[in-house]
Amino acid sequence: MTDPRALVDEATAGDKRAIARLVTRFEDDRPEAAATRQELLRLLDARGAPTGRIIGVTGAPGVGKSTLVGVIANRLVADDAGERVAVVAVDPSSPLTGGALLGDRTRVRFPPDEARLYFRSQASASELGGVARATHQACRVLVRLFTTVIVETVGVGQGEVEIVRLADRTFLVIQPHGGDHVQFMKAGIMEVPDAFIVSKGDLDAAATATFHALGATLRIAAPGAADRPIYRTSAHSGAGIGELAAAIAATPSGGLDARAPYYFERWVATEYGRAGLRRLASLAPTTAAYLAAHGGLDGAQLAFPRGDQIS
Ligand SMILES: Nc1nc2c(ncn2[C@@H]2O[C@H](COP(=O)(O)OP(=O)(O)OP(=O)(O)O)[C@@H](O)[C@H]2O)c(=O)[nH]1
Ligand SMILES: [Mg+2]
Repeated sequence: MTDPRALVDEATAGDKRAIARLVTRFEDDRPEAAATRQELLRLLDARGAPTGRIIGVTGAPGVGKSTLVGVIANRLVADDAGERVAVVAVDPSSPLTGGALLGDRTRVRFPPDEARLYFRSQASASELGGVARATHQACRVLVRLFTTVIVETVGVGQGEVEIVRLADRTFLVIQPHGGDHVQFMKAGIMEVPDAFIVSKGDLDAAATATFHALGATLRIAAPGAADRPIYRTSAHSGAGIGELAAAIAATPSGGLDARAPYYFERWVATEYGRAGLRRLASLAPTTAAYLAAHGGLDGAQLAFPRGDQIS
């Protein structure tokens, strides 16, 4: 096992294998791994590393998310020498086979020698909400190493809500033709994202029709979301990419720490169920107070009573 200090040195210097090893350590969400995470975070924070913004990109399979994210990531680093971009793609996996649900998917590809671009894929666990759990942990590392962390998730229901909780800004991608917007509307999902992207804008007439249909749908069915921006992009022609990249670059980071109580409650519920949540409620007036008393998320995980002490 690499010395934590050396690992953090290599990762902050941009070594992608070291970054990958760091992320893997964080994906290990067992209580006993919390001490390692705590030490690694301390070392990372001592560097004064960036606190990146988290951008969610969600939408139905095949709407062009990965292609768009790849183009946007390249654009962000081209426009600003200070930008460093990490992309996390979450693949839903089949709870039965454990294999990828959607088969071979287009990947974001970055030049291996471009230290400012990093790609990571995660298989979602079969447990409910497994996506956000490992993804949240990965983001805790990546925001300390990158100025922008883009999380791509396939919008298949629950996923949209989880990505909105994690990200500072979430974009829902809709492709021309689709009728996607009608399905999302039915699922009550239109109110969830902060902004919309009509992709594949090079499919001119269809993209224009979808753009207008989306606007009309929002006004009628989701008035709360009617004033949210709708971007129109083409990853192929480059149209609209500059505008979207600028909107992403202007997004402030919200601070993952503020969302720690939510992730701690989820962790307690997953590990110890309702009994665990009752125990938590008995230990402190609020979850935030419990975290504060134990030095944050990892400390709270270490301190929380083990299963045999909960009934
Ligand atoms: N015409 C056109 N096609 C595009 C554009 N962007 C992506 N595509 C195509 O759309 C298909 C799906 O693209 P992906 O980027 O893999 O879509 P995705 O949403 O990431 O797909 P999943 O991750 O499987 O959900 C591919 O065949 C792409 O070539 C675009 O700007 N214009
Ligand atoms: Mg994809």
